[in-house]
Amino acid sequence: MAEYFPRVKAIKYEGPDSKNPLAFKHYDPKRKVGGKTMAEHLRFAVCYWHSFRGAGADPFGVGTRTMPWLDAADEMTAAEQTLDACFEFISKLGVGFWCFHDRDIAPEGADVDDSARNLEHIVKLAKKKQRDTGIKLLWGTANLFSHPRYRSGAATACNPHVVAHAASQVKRALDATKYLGGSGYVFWGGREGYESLLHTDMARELDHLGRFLHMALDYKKKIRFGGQFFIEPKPKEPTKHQYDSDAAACHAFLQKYDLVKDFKLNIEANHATLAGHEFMHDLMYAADNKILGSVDANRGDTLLGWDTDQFPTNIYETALAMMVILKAGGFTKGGLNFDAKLRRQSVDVEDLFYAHIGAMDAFARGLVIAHQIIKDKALDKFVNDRYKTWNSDLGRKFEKGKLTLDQLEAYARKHGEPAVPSGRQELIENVFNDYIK
Ligand code: XUL
Ligand code: CO
Repeated sequence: MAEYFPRVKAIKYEGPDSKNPLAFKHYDPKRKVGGKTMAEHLRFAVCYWHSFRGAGADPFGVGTRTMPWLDAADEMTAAEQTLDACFEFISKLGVGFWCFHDRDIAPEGADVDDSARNLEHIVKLAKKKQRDTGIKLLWGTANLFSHPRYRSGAATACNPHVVAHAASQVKRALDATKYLGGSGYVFWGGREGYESLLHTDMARELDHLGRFLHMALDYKKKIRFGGQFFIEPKPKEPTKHQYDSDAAACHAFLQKYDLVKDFKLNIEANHATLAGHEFMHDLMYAADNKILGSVDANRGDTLLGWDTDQFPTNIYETALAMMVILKAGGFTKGGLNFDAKLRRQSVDVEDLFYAHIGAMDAFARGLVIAHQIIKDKALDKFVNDRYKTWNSDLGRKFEKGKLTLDQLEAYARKHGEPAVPSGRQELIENVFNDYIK
């Protein structure tokens, strides 16, 4: 079997003083942080699509990266080689999980059965790779957005014949995910949205999406797949508006269609920022509503308005994210999937290692910082102080629903102007920054 990363050996933890660019400075998989190891907390996953199928093409030019595993006489041989490259990479990186779309790992065939055969063939090889390396599947998914047939959507297409193809893909991708022992399954509505409301029956399309997800749930039960279903919010791109636009929109949708107990969210950093939120906002919204499931770890560029999918490097951001994740109890079936791609000028195979090493170190630091802030209760005092008047008789009665507008008005009349304390934002930001080490 060919070796695709011959110049790279297994990546080891060497500590913060190491000058070795192919070593972890902060991610020490066995180091305990509050009862769990870093590996158990962070549950890193490598994504197949950007890392092994994306050569850096953008709307202005073709790919720039050489990916020797894609060099083959036919598509199935390329698919087998890509699997080899992926498992060699993940083994050397020392990550526990991977994620894939059906069409990343196996090519579309001449018809639904041919496509299913291609997928089954590669999935069998993947099962053997998982056994040999101990690498597990975090989640699988179906690509319901690349093929031209999905141009008006997949589950929300304007023609049920298209939905039938989407159903076949989801069914087969669920079979594959179950067979590989996947911890979860993601629905990202790539083209479930619209370009123009003038030709779109939004209510009907959303009903179709709700119906489709119930069918997926029925199939999950039928095949006894015990993994977690996730929806991945994104506001736009490729469509002008995507129905799963942010965590709150997904939550409303899941409640309306009676799906909320069966789905959690896979929050992607760059999708939250595209929606005009902080990454932390969508994480917190999901956590507050008990639907935080998994994370696609990446970042955008503050000066670019699209989904740049860069590897996360910002310690401040990873600390904020880990604070929300830890407070929510940490990951169970989810993890941190690097849905991130190399920049177009990063053309060497080693660049993929540098990218992941940096991102993993950034999250390891974020984890340690967040754990310490929570342990020291460094921010709790500020929040408790801010809301302490709610512990008064007035506040308690209000929260218990025991007051009316008339009674509140009487209180205001009797007590005059309220004292509103300083928000202390700058001080709190300083306290947070003191932990960034
Ligand atoms: C697209 C995106 C997808 C999903 C899986 O922006 O994030 O790769 O994560 O379909
Ligand atoms: Co994603």
